[in-house]
Amino acid sequence: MRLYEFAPTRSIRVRWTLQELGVPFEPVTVNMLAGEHRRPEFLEINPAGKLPVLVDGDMVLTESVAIVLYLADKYPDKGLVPADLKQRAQVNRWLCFAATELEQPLWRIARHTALYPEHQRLPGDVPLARQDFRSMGAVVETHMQGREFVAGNGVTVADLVPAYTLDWANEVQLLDGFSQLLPYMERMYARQNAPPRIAAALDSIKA
Ligand SMILES: N[C@@H](CCC(=O)N[C@@H](CS)C(=O)NCC(=O)O)C(=O)O
Repeated sequence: MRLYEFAPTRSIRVRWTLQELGVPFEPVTVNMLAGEHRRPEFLEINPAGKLPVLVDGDMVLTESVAIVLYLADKYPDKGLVPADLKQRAQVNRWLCFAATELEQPLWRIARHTALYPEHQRLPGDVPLARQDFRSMGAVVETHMQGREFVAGNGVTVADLVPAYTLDWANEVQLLDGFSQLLPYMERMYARQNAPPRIAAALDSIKA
């Protein structure tokens, strides 16, 4: 399996899943700072020009959440997705929650502070996005009271995706005051097979 990745991006979710599964893979760095994700050879792999991408044999798969689910399903014995239908539904619920309610405000902040050309940024959306994140973060905060993992009694992909997303939130000081979320995220990144956190990944591309 080949993983097209760039250290400080959503590709962390996929690297983390592969590492938890203990599956060997070939990492391929696509240097986004050098615009490699917009080159024709990469656009042939992912016409959206985005990372991560997993290639498994003749299958090319994009979308970080779809990739982590595919990997967890491919190795069911590792338990990163539960077999039970109702437990599985809870895992799916939190994956969707992370990718929509938590991630989208963070994406809006990133776009309107750094990614869009300056003249297209809407500074007024940033406080709204911060407010949106905080109210949805409060839902996870309440959910995590008395829990070690997001869904069930063991680690699942419903931890790996939100933990990365919470680290992203932490990078923009959005976890301040949440008593559950920061320790939970740090616990997850203390796992033996965890990938580097976003700050370390950012440092690695500056080095
Ligand atoms: N929904 C996609 C989002 C992928 C995405 O936006 N990746 C960013 C890096 S974190 C990217 O490649 N951005 C390049 C661009 O938007 O031009 C996923 O979860 O895989």
